[in-house]
Amino acid sequence: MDSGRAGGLPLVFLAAYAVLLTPWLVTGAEKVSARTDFESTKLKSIDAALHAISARLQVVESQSEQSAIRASQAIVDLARLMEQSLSSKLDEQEQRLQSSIQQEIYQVQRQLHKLESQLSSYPRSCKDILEGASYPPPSGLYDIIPEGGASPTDVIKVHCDMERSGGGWTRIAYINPSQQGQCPGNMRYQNHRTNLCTRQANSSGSCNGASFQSPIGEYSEVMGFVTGYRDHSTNAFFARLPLETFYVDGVSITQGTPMEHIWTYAVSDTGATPLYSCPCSRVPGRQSPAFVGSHYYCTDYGRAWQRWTFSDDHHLWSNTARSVVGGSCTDSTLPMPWFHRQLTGNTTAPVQVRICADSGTSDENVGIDEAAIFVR
Ligand SMILES: [Ca+2]
Repeated sequence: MDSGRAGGLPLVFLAAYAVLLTPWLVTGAEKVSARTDFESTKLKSIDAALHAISARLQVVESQSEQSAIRASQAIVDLARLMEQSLSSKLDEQEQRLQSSIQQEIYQVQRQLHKLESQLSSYPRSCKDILEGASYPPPSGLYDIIPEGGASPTDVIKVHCDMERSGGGWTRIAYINPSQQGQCPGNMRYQNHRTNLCTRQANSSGSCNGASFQSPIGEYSEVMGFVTGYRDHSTNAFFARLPLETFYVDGVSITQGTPMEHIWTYAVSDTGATPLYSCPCSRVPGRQSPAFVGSHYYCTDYGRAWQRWTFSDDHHLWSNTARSVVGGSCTDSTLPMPWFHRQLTGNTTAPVQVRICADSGTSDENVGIDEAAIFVR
């Protein structure tokens, strides 16, 4: 279009000039018509030439206009072609982009599927590991994804007992003050010949303990053990108090709120004092509360001359204790100190381990030197 304009303007100028000049020249010719024929003829020939130029200019200008129109049309066509070409290129790019996005989505979906597959096959408990094993796995540390875990980065290590009561037990609590140098919850860490977790100093009856959350979510069975020592004049189930309070001189294991009793470890006096002994002692003490029933161990202390200290030669609830154990009063299916309970239903509630006594710590106290709680 630029070339059309460049050529078009001089042509228009020349045509205008010719149109303006011609009448003046014609008028001039008439004025001098009286002059010689020669002059007249010459003027006529000039006039004709000018007419011819004017006509030619008109033709050229017309052609130029047509050229300009054609050029203009060509430019329009070119623009359209360019537009189409650009549009086509954009379409191609868009298609490539869409294809690339689809590939990305496919890859992400594959990763997600892989992750879901890994997660669904990843053990959630020691029971999963036991059931998924092609040979009996040994007890020890295993990786599981705990309840609420959403990715393999949530993996935790848990101790599994693969032997007792069918195996597949996930440990949720381990108390070992000698090894750990501390005690869980609000138990008191006490170094008294051996390291113990005990009640905090108190002038009256009390319980101190800790709650342990299950990492496997729902469970319906609890297994474990407690061993320890006693101090001063413990007297087993003498107190006759509700489950939520210090109903025993010993260790209470419960779950949930309101508490469901799981197992009790009681310790008596010498085993020869009525009311102060274990329910099945030679001289029977008070019977266990109804909420405890036969789900307990009770150890008679036995030797009066050791009654005023935490004694490290009289290990409570361990199978080596010299004193009388619950005897026929217990329903344990495992050898002491281990217990095993089937709960009334499934639960996700924490298991509570409490050290209790119904008198002040200057009168009586109980210490745990080791304990473990498993769920399944
Ligand atoms: Ca007591």
